[in-house]
Amino acid sequence: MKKMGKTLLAAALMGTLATAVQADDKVLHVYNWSDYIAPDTVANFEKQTGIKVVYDVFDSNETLEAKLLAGKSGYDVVVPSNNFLAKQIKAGVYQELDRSKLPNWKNLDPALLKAVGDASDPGNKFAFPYMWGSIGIGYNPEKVKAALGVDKIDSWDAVFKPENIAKLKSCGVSFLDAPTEMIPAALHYLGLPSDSTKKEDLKKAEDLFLSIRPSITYFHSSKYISDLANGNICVAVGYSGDLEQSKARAHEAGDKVKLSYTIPKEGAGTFYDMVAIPKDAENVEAAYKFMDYLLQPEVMAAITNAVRFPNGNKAATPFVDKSITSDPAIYPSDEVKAELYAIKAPEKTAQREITRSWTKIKSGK
Ligand code: N2P
Repeated sequence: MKKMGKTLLAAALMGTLATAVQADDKVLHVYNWSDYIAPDTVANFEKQTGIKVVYDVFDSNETLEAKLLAGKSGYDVVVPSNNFLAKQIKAGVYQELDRSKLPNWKNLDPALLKAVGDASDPGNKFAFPYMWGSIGIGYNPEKVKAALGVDKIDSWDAVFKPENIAKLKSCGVSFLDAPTEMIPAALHYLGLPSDSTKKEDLKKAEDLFLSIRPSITYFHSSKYISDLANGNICVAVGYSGDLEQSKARAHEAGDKVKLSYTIPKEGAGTFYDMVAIPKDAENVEAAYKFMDYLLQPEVMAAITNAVRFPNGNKAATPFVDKSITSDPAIYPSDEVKAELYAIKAPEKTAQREITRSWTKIKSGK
């Protein structure tokens, strides 16, 4: 009897252990940008697969990169921008994708795949494009008119000319807290190569930011969405879809605040955010399931409809709201596209220099 009890106890313990292992196996850790998924994307996946998703968010490549380079991030699926992806592939951060586990890969736009592949991941071995967009200016035309006396903003002069931004200061101006995107924007505005890493060029970009620093309300890469919609700030340099979300929120809240998004005429930087699996991911099978789920046209279209960034899934386009596909601020015309530039990620030394400069800019000294 005693023996039997022991056996039963052992069996019971093993059973518990098996359940625990299985439960762990059923948890997927995803790390994505904030405001970058539809409200029911994750819940629908959990319902369909029984896999529980722990979904965390970040709002800058620098934050994601710090976790990835430290190792053991704990994430199974991550979404770096393609310029950072390129560096991280070289650093050995990701595992090669097994396309046989991604039957919906066929829905991706071949032209976009080739372009991002050539730029950062030859042969698209490690990642596929999720969403892309531009970095432009969102603003409140009524407040801008009152402060600056113009009907619309169509040039970077509005924020990079000290005399202009000084006038906008009264209603609030934010910039992205993203040195590797904001320094290229300043370089481009100055007529210098946006990816220049020459010391004297970087110094010019730093001087430009220091000259407008007293008029910048804050640096943040996601807070501006609600601040612009609530009327707490009047101008934000930010991500296209985020600024479009802000505009939509203000509209849904009864149009007390009306907003616009512009890709300034001098051009703007673009980013392509990519879905990848870290080398040390613990739940690779679930990662593939989630990735293939994201590659379904209806799933991807629902995300674009919610977050207002164009996606990399060609088969999804018919399911995207016409009001979105026909909005040139979201899907730019070929003419505007010609003015867009790809943001390159600087190599280590230049990145250190840019980070140092950014700290100086933010502190205003
Ligand atoms: C989503 C911002 C993603 C665009 N909120 C920047 N890669």
